Amino acid sequence: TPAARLAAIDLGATSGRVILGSVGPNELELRQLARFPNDPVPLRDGLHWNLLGLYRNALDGLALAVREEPGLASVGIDSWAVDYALLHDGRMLGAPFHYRDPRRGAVGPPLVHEHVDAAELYRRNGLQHLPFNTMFQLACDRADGVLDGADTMLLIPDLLVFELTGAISAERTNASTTGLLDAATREWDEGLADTLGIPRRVLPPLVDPGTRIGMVSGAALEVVGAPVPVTAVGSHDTASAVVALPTTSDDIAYISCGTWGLVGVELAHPVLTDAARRASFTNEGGVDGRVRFLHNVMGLWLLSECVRVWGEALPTLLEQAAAVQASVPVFDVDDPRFLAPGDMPARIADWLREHELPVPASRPALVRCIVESLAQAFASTVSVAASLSGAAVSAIHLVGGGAQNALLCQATADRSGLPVIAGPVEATAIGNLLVQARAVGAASGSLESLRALVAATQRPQTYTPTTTRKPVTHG
Ligand code: ADP
Ligand code: LRH
Repeated sequence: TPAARLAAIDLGATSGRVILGSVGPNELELRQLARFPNDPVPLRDGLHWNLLGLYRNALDGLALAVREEPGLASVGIDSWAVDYALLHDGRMLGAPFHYRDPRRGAVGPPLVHEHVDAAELYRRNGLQHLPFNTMFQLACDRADGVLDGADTMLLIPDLLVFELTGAISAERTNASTTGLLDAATREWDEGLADTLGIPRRVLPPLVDPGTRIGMVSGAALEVVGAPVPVTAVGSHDTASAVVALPTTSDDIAYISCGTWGLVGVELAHPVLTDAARRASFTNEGGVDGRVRFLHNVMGLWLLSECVRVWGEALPTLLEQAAAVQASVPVFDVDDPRFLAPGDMPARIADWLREHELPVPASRPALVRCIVESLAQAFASTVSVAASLSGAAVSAIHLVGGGAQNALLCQATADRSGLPVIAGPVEATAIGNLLVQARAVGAASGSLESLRALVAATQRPQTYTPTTTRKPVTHG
């Protein structure tokens, strides 16, 4: 089987990238063709994504890929979850809202809970309560009177697929983050949609990763330059990241560590117990019907918001933080006050004061405090994932941009008592490429064989625990 040339469009909440991949039975090579920031846009009605700018950058990146590889076999798109556009007759009804918009986060959940309580929701959709899950946002749209005019709701990757090909679809892994997918059947829960006054017509036909959706056509073709086939991938970025864990063992936990830290294990069946709900664990849909049983930890967002407010460079701050000798306090990174954009250093200081803990006196000490607090949350979440699911965990795979943060990887190893295997940094794009490669016949087999290819071709770095702490309980 010859290697296939494929393109991955991967839109993270911090940055987007277009990556050209070459994938064959013993080959997995990546080349970044474009990278662009993803900065939210505050409008009078709330916080939005710069969706048109992201799409333009994605188109240009794809055009570059075609220029480099005229025989490009396929392109796949993934992005952050939950957010969407409403459309009427193929026209977008306004710029998509950003999941960090505070007004919608406050208004949506009570509107839904008027009809369905949290326990019943969990039994049906198996999702961690996050105030921005799609169903809550749709409840806001309904209250604002803008749902009536819509005939379709498209999640961000599905929206880009639509603009590229004209096809209307809902890729299943990302659809699992809406709150409207039945956790057991993985079909739309139309009864729940009815209860919430969400018209069934806005829920597009579901497609599985690996499905050929269409070809680049229309206005997009003018820019891209060739009718490239578009393949559905694990379009939820976290689903694609989990495809690309460089391992074939199943006694591991993962941390997809970028803007968020998604911490959990892969399972064959959802865990819909009340204990899992109270521990804020989610059962999201993975590629090949796997379940991503995980918890959203606030993630590197905490650090990037500080860096933004300070106007300093992250690598320098991390170096200084590594040299901090004084002990630093640990705070609850998952406190909802940290969700919206704003003055993160001040908010963390407030949290510490309220809990009668010392506020770090310097920027490096605060960075250290954030890193240690994230590592603590990662370690305890791994432990809870193991005990709620019964999964054995003997190592942690940390993938995504955070794999470049040696201080964080080491602190996570130290606080969990488990080895942390860090990398690949671009796991999400790799997972995106691998699912396409399988669809075009350049790779084959189960997720395990795709992961074996990652293990054979990528070079993760292992961090061994240096302090003796109680290890995570097994099974
Ligand atoms: P997303 O996919 O959510 O946009 P990424 O996986 O790209 O996020 O991760 C972005 C994060 O990676 C940044 O917020 C930053 O904390 C971290 N990061 C990026 N470059 C470096 C670096 N050179 N050293 C340490 N951390 C880094
Ligand atoms: C990470 C992510 C995460 C979701 C959040 C909205 O980018 O997709 O899995 O919970 O964004």
